Amino acid sequence: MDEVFNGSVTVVGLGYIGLPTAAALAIRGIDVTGVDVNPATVKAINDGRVPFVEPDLAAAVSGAVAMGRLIATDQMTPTDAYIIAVPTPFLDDKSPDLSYIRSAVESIAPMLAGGEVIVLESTSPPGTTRRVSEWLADLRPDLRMPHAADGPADVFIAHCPERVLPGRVMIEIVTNARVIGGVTRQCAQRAASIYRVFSQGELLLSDAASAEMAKLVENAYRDVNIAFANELSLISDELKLDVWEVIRLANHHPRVNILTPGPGVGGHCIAVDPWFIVSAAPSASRLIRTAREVNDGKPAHVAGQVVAKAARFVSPTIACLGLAFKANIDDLRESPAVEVVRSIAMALPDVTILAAEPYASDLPISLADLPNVRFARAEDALDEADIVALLVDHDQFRSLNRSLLNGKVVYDTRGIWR
Ligand code: SAJ
Repeated sequence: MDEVFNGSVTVVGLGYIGLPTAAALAIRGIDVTGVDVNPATVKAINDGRVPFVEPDLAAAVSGAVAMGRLIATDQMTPTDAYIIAVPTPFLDDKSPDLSYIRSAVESIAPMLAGGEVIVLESTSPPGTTRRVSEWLADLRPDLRMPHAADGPADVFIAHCPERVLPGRVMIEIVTNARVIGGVTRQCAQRAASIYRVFSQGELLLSDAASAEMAKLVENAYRDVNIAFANELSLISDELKLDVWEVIRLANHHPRVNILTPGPGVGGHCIAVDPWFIVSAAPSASRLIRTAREVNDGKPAHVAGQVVAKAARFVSPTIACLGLAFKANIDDLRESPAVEVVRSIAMALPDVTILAAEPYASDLPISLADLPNVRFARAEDALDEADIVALLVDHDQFRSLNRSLLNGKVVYDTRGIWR
């Protein structure tokens, strides 16, 4: 019989991954302490609220808090297990910044009494879980840390990368298969017992470095496929072809599945994780690097196309629809749409740009300094605009009355109005 964990858990980092994981454990009867450095996040959660938009998460968090199973705090507490879900951004040279993981480990170390399970969920370059074990060995020489050659250990360390899709987190956290890579086999087994509390997906036990790499590979695979689609859109622009029609036809082949071109790849995962592979093996990862460059170049291309269309007008107004990094979410960080708006506004300082985003109530800070960009409702922006650039495929934009586009120059980067 596979063991199911029934101790207490601390989740370090209450963001897009940590909070759903904390809630998923807590509503199934586990006592969970959520630790976060942001006092506003801690307060919101203890009030039963969620500080960002994610379907069904609010109900889970308020239920868990009301049941007394989930408590948020800025102080580390001793528990039977720790799940680290802090960010791993990259530095200016695109190498991974492990400082958040390091400080989580430093705050967990004094709590350990022996017997605890520590799971790293943060996306990490190969070797990070082993480094966690080495850091802990330095910080707690009185405890035996696990080593690849299975031997007795006082603490169990594993990597279980998150794989949920923003917008579908509460479904996928339950249904997705999980890769659980232990520093030793026993570490993987102990970590798996925690995920058995809420996961209905297959639990794939492996070693830590393979689990780390598998996660990076998943996102690099998607990035390369999107880059292929984005490159096809550049080629189609040059050849005066409709890229959507080309891809639609090609995808009818039983073994072809090209993803969708757009204004670029945003978010904190697909646009970041492939760089960890490039950084680990630079000369061997030419395709992965090029895919990143193709996708990173797309916002400038889109902005250039809009600027070229504006040259036909004396004093045009441009509506930019969507600022989020993808459809139907409120996350504007690392968004190619924001980059497009910024580039157009800077190239055309005398032109008014109306930016519409149904999931926001104002411009993000990254656009607020531009005097020629104004926040607007989509319908108002369309009413005033000469040129319409569709940047995000939000459902609200799909269902807009198409007659609002009559007489406008339309640039649909997501192909939803074809
Ligand atoms: N995008 C396109 N064309 C597409 C698909 C996406 O341009 O056909 C763009 C989106 O608009 C967005 C970006 O790519 O700007 C990323 O969006 P996404 O929906 O592909 O992925 P994320 O970043 O929201 O979530 C990904 C997922 N990874 C995979 O599907 C392999 C998710 O399962 C991971 O858990 C997540 O990264 C993560 O946290 O790593």
